[in-house]
Amino acid sequence: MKKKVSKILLINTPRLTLKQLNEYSERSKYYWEVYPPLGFMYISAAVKNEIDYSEIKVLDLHIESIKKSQKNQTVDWLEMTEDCMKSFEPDMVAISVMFGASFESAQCVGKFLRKNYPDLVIASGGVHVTGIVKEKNNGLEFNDFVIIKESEKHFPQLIKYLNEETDLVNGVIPIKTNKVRKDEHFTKDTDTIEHVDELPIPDYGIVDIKNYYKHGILSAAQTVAYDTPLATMQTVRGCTARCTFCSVRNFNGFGVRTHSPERVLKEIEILYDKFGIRHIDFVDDDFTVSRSRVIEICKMLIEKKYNLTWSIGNGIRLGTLDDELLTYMADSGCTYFSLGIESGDDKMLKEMKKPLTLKILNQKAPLLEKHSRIYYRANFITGYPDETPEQLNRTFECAKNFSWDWCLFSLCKPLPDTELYNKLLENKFEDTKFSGGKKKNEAYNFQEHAGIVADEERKIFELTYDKNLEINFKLNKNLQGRHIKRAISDFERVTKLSESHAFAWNCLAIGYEKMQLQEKVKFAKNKTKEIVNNSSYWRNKFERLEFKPIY
Ligand code: B12
Ligand code: SF4
Repeated sequence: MKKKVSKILLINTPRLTLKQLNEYSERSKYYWEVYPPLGFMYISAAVKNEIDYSEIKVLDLHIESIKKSQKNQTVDWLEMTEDCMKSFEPDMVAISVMFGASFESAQCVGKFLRKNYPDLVIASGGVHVTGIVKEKNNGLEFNDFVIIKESEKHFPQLIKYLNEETDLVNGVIPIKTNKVRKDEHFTKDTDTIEHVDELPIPDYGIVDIKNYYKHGILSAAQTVAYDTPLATMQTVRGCTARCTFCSVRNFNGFGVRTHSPERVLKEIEILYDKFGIRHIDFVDDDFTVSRSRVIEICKMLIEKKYNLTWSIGNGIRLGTLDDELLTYMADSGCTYFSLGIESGDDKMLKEMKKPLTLKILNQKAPLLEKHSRIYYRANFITGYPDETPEQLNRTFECAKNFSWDWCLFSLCKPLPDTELYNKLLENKFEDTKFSGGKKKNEAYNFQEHAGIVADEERKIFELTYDKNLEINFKLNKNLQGRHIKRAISDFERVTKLSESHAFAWNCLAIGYEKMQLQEKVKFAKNKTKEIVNNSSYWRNKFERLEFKPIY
């Protein structure tokens, strides 16, 4: 009798290169972002719920690589995978590829498994593979199957299909496989989970979630102490908006599906009581889609009197905020959220299909100043196709003029299967900086493009970096008196990430002086001086941006 597929290994691939892992090992935990593999926790719960004979194990190569790197051991993904294959002996391996950045490690592991385990069933899933699966030469041929979109239904269906318990599979694309009985068994339909409360509680214990914080940070949790046990949760699927550069609409479909406040609290309780988690970042794309839901969650949290803080690193729509809502959020432990502002130009916001106008910005941004208990990061995109220098300048002015604690500038990089990406494929922009990958009737090679820094793109990068130094460092509002302690903690974090950041040391010297921390002032001044004396790069930056070192 044919052996059933019952032992399934889920591999979360690192979004890091071997060079980073093996050469930067001196960098401590502040350097690494360690998000537990939430998608796999959902998948594991769904499979266990549907298939009682299943046995699941997660190999989180991301955190395991970081752990090795921190012990100064050489990171070798293939060796780590092989060890796990030998001890667990799975019938199937499923690989998660969330970003372009983790595709290299996924391919490396996938090709190795394909070569050495010819009978093994190999599948991949996640946002990135869903985006590229339709493209030619997509590099996915190590897979038997690609499982697209949200997969709590698709994945168990595929396992049942392989075990001949069903003849119908949605949301699965056969790639290079001899495991398909009839092509028509694989439909073009996908199953969306309409009522998300029906999803089983994520299998939080499938990895050692309570110890992730020991090896790194959540980028969203800068506002809590570094020894705070952290986790992520998802309370909403989808987003009301349809920004051209974002994959959420194509991946999660139209509309937003929300967990009820009761379900949210139930998950928080598990994370708090069972796993000792003390800070949760909600990875939602549209957390505030329902004002009443958020207020209810906040009220329930306040009532619980937990020693717990929370954040929304992924971003909130500015237009949804008001005075009362922000008060509830801060009172219930919200320490941080980011805001997708993207541009300071109305026409550009419209082009991006961003649910924001300058009118909304002017109305709502002052609220943030009033609710300064929460830390706000504003996200901006520079170098969007056909953006004019004037429009770009308006973005920098917007970053300068409002009271964000920090501004994050990202250069526009088209993500697979987004409206922007598809428009570039169809040659709908004049922009020369995107011409590197833009070939008529050929797949737009994101990977290739990402590695090429065209002349114009380099100029925008350099300008953006200088504006970052000017706005976040030289003109930092917190440092100028709004919240000096907060500024100090930000600059200390920067120096932990990049020890030779002379602007950060100079800002620290200014901040420590204001706090009258004389020993620290001396140290920060010396650091600035040492770097400036040894680096024409930093001397140049101080000069060009008219920022005076205070040593
Ligand atoms: C949290 C988050 C992060 C975290 C890291 C998360 C992590 N686990 O490592 C941080 C903040 C570090 C991050 C960084 C970035 N991110 Co991000 N991030 C997210 C976010 C908001 C939530 C992810 C999440 O936890 N979702 C919840 C879980 C439950 O869903 P899921 O993981 O998708 O899993 C489901 C399915 O995908 C599927 N599935 C997933 N894996 C697998 C595997 C198999 C085998 C199967 C069957 C199914 C399956 O089933 C799961 C259940 O339905 C998403 C947005 C989103 N809505 O997904 C963006 C998102 C993934 N990020 C994105 C991007 C672009 C980035 C950055 C490049 C941004 C930047 N400019 O720097 C960086 C990349 C980092 C790098 N270079 O190292 C894009 C990816 C698009 C793409 N094709 O590349 C997304 C989709 C957002 C967007 N705007 O479009 N991100
Ligand atoms: S608001 Fe954010 S999550 Fe929603 S579509 Fe726009 S970028 Fe994506």
